[in-house]
Amino acid sequence: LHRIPRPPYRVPLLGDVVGASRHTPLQDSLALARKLGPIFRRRAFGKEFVLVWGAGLVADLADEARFAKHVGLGVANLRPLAGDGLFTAYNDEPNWQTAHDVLAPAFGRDAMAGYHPMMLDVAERLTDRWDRAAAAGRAVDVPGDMTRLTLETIARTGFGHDFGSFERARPHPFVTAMVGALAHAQRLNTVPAPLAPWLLRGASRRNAADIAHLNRTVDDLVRARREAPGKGPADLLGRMLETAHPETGERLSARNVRRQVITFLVAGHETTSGALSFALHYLSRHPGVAARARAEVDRVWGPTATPGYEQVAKLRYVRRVLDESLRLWPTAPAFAREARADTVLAGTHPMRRGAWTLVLTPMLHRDPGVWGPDAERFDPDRFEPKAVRSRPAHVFKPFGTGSRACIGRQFALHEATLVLGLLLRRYELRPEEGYQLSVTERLTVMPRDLRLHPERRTAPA
Ligand code: MNH
Repeated sequence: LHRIPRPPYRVPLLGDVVGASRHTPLQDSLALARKLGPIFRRRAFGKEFVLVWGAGLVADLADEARFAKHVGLGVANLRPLAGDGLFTAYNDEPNWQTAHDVLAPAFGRDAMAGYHPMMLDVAERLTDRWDRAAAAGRAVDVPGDMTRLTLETIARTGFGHDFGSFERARPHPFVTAMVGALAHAQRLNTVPAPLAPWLLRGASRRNAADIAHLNRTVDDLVRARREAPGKGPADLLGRMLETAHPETGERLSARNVRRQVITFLVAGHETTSGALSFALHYLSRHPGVAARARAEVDRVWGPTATPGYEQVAKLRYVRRVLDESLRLWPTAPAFAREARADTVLAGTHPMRRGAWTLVLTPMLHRDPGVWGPDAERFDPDRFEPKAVRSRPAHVFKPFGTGSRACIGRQFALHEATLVLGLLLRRYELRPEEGYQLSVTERLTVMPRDLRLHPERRTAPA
């Protein structure tokens, strides 16, 4: 351990004990990473731990035979909310495999094709809203609107539910409670665990209220479905309630269903909303890229026709814009790996069984040894097939790695590519004067206060 660099620690002052970086733990780690190199130690949250981002080290951590997901820090802090739901389950909890096998088909090709018309429907509510803003010459709140869109999309496709986000001026109370719970899970990391109940007294009470609100929302939603079934196993909730495990015949308990619904409502929208927001920011700042992407949409979809399911994956360049945005700002910006048995990381760093390290994805995605000296520059051509083939494996990990990688990856990519295509075809995106990208952290990352001026390209139909 002593060979792993760390910043000089000062004599602890109150600031160090409480946590110097309550609002930007990730960006502080990125700054340290640039100073200290591909593996480093950092003391934060009252503990010392190891962070890794060098491509060679991360590739070794991706070896599923020796390493596995570690449920710690922010993920572990979400356990009171999501319990043994897919995202927060410990590797040895039997409900993980059961739920994974029952729900995997909900992200297969056929299921996705079934979601496509619903995704289009929600996207239309977004363009209605942006049309009104464009007509009035108003700017739009990008993260706010992307959150409306992605929440409605997962609620509709997964649960046949409508939160009415587009009819509300303020975020739906479900969103407010969720943001509160995520921010609280992050804040818990910034104080030493034994002091948390005392330092975060008021916050803990609010958090309990937020969790109660989320549980209530979900229980109502499940009750409504149980009382009016018949949707069949076509959506996530139908599958959760009606499908038995293909081999064991086991079903998810009511308690586990509640946790899965919360998991999917949260995991299924917050990160996609951020990914869309960053992509729109970069498009507004790179008119050449936007023009190329727009020309692709016009060519592949035509000027007005409603795009079919198959036509979304054909937007190869738009997809590269999305990948490049997720490279610079992977919206779930870290994941943790633990040793399955005593091992040596990359032949250099001994790790005991259960020892863990945090992979800093935004730095992995900027490793100059892989991405070149201009790694900070936005350039979708990095994802041209030839360029992708020339890079080693495991250097692009916005969706995590191994058996615990994101189950919603195809869902997110389809939704985001579809929406970017629709927005590019319909609007020019003018940035707000003087805007400088700044990033909000609440376990996930999101551009702060991003506003754009959409301008209709063609006269309204
Ligand atoms: Mn998603 C796991 C990123 C969209 C549902 N997701 C993960 C992990 C990352 C991730 C990283 C692994 C975390 C870890 O190792 O601790 N997810 C994303 C990103 C997007 C995203 C960047 C959008 C862009 N995720 C989605 C969507 C859904 C979803 C959409 C659902 C519809 N994600 C999950 C679930 C898991 C997960 C569920 C947990 C999977 C498991 O452990 O079995």
